[in-house]
Amino acid sequence: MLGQVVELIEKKHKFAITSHMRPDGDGIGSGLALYWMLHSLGKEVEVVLRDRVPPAYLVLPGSEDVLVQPDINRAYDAVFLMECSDVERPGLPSLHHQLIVNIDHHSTTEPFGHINWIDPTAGAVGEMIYNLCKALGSEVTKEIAECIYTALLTDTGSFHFSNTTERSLKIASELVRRGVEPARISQALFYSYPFSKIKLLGMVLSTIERDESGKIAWVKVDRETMYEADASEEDSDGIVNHALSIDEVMAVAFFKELSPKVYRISLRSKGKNNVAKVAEVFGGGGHRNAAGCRIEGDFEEVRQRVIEGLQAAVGVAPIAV
Ligand SMILES: [Mn+2]
Repeated sequence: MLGQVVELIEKKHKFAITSHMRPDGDGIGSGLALYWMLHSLGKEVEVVLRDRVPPAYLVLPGSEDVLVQPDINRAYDAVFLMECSDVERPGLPSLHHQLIVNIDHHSTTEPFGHINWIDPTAGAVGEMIYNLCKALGSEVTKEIAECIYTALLTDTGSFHFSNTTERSLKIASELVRRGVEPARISQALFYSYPFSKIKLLGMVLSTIERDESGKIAWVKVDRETMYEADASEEDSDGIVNHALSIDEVMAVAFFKELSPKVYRISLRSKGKNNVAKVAEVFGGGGHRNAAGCRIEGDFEEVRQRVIEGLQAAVGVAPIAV
C-alpha cells in the first residue's frame, strides 16, 4: 500500500530502482521520477536496468545516470520494481536477496514483493508516483514533471487509450504548469526515429492479414526481416498499434520471432474487448486493451491459437483462417 511505501522512504536511506527488461516510457519515466524524488529527499539512490535506455528516452533528465548492468551487485535498504509482473521481470538475478517494493498498475500482477502497491485504477505507474510525491509532500520539480509526463503520454497512447481519464489529464495539466513542454517531449518520442524503424514498419505492415470476420488482424516479424531492415530490437516497438488503426478491426496480434520457434506476442484491442485474458491463457498478462505473452512452437500453430483466443475475446465465431 501507499502508506507502507511512504513509511519505508521516510525511515530508510539507500535505495535502488529498476523496471522490466526492454523498458518502456512508463517503466523509465516512473523510475526516473522516483529517482529525482528520492534525491530531493536526500536519499542515496541508483537506477539499475538490465537493458539500455532506448534512445528516444534519453530526453529524460537522469537517463544518463541509469546503470545498465546484468545484475544488481550492492546491498540496498530496498529496491523499487516499477511495473513488473514478477521478480524475474527486471532480469537481475540477485534481486531475490533484496527487500522488494512492487509498484504496478497491472491488475494481473501478483503481490510478490515485501511491500506491494498495486493500483489498477492508475493510467500509468507514473500517475502513482505523482500521488506518492503528493503523499510525501515533495515538490514536483521540472525533472519529476518531465519524467511523469512521459510515463503518462506513452502509457495512454498519447492520451488516446481508455486509461486516459479526467485524473490523468488533470495531472498532465499540472505537469505542464511545472515546466513540461509537451511539444519537446513529443518531438523526442515520436519524431526522432531512426531510419531503420520506419523501414521495418513498412516491411512488417505489408504482411498484415485479417480473419474472415475482418475484426481480427495480425502482423509478424521474423529475424530475417529484422536483419534486412538493419533494425534494432526497439525498432519493432509500437508496430502493433498501426494494425489496430483499421476501422473494423477490434483486436490485433503482433508476432515477433525472438529465436527459432519462440515468439513474443503483443496484443491490442479497442473498447471492452479484453486481450489481457487471452495473454493470461499463455502465461502472459497486461491490461484489457494492451497485453502480451510469449509462446514457443511452429508459427502456424502459435498464430492459430492466438487468433482463436482473440476471436473468442471479440465474440466472433472461431472460423478457420
Ligand atoms: Mn505502465
